[in-house]
Amino acid sequence: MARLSNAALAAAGTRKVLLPREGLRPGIVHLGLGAFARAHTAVFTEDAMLATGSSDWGIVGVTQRSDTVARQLAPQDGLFTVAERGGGAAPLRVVSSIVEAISGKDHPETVVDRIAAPTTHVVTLTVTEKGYRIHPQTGSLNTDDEQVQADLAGLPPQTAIGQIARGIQQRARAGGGPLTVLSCDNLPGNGELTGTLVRAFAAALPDAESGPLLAWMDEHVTFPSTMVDRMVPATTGGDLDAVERELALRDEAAVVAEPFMQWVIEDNFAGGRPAWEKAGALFSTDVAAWEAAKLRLLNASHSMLAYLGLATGKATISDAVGEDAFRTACSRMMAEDALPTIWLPPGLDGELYCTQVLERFANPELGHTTAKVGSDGSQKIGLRLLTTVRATLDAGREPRWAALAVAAWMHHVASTPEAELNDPLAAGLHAALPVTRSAETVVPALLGFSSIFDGELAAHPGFTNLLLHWYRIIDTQGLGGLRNEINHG
Ligand code: CS2
Repeated sequence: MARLSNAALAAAGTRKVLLPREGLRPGIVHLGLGAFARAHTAVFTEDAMLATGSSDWGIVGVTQRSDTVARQLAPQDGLFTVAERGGGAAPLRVVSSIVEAISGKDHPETVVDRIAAPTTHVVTLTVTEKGYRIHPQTGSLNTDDEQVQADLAGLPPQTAIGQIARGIQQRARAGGGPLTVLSCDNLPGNGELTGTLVRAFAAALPDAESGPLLAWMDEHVTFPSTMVDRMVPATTGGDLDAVERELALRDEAAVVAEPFMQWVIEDNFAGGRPAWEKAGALFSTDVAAWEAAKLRLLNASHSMLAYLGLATGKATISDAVGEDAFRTACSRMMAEDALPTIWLPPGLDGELYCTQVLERFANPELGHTTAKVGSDGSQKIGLRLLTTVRATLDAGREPRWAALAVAAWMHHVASTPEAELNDPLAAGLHAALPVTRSAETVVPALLGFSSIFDGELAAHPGFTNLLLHWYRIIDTQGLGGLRNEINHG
């Protein structure tokens, strides 16, 4: 089967790209060219260009740790397919907004050049929580991280923050125009956070470099926050084969996604930007509230289903939410623990949102695995669940359901061999675990892991008791015990 490319599409004559690639100029550098970016940011940007007739917002995509996507896109002229799955799915779509794909690992200097290029106005990022290199205690840049240190020492930058800072530095030296850095990761206040990290990087450089860089950034660079939403599972071989059957071409870079997608953006751009509002994005002054709601309702429930599912042999999120008791636990976590502790932005109906989230999880065609959503738990549970736990305890109530999710994560960590635990802190977590594993030994050991649990939370007797209670049930009674306890508890 011929490979997807402009020429192959033209030769097949059956399908056209929506946005012809000729004449498309690069305007955005995107760091973290994973499946999510292709199914979300690249689609919104293509739609914005289609809606306005502009051709100035082609995307230069940069892969981070692995060069796979850059290699997949190279022989395809940057083209890839988005296959929506589930009720209301649109027909297959070939997206052409990516004009160049670079392996950041292999060509870090090219990444710096592209960020500094006068044609670039926006840098977007989807590098996942761990890609930011945040120090667990200070919340700022982790200058103990070896790669951060290498980037600071002046080696070709490998971290996203190093690439942005060095790109801005080169831009400043060349007298380039303003730049907007737009984080699209599931982190609260992701814009402010990214600004803090890039400034911390600049401040850690020798004085002669840091002064001018920080001053230029204050004048010319902004870091708006955004909330992004679309469930995008890892593409499987079966997905690629299904796309091939429909497209009649082989696309190694195809992505599958749910039909739903949302983007809420803070309107604080230093220079030009695509008209993303014409593509359905919402510009809002309440992005922090949108992000908190999404993290503590959608992502928190997602993690809960992932760890309950992993503990009970359910491979996908739709299988997990199909278990009535787990659906109930999610509903109650959202309604009783999370919703009373968050402020909802105008335009967001809390109850309706929770119902819709559960419906989206139930999408039987998506194949979003519990293993994928359960990965990197050490980076996720603090933002998604412990925020709610703390706020609920502060309000004098029991975070019963959020504690169930945390206990299920603990069980996942303790019952997964270190080599199989997909988490950047796997080695440290395993080093903290006792040899004999039960609720009584695992819960206090993991509560003592200070980059996740602060001292006050770790010492809270009510929270500890909830964790012990749920851990025992998961560990000794499994699904039957959970059903019983959730339904009658
Ligand atoms: C998921 C998210 O893998 C995960 O941790 O919770 O990627 C989730 O699918 C997206 O945030 C949905 O917008």
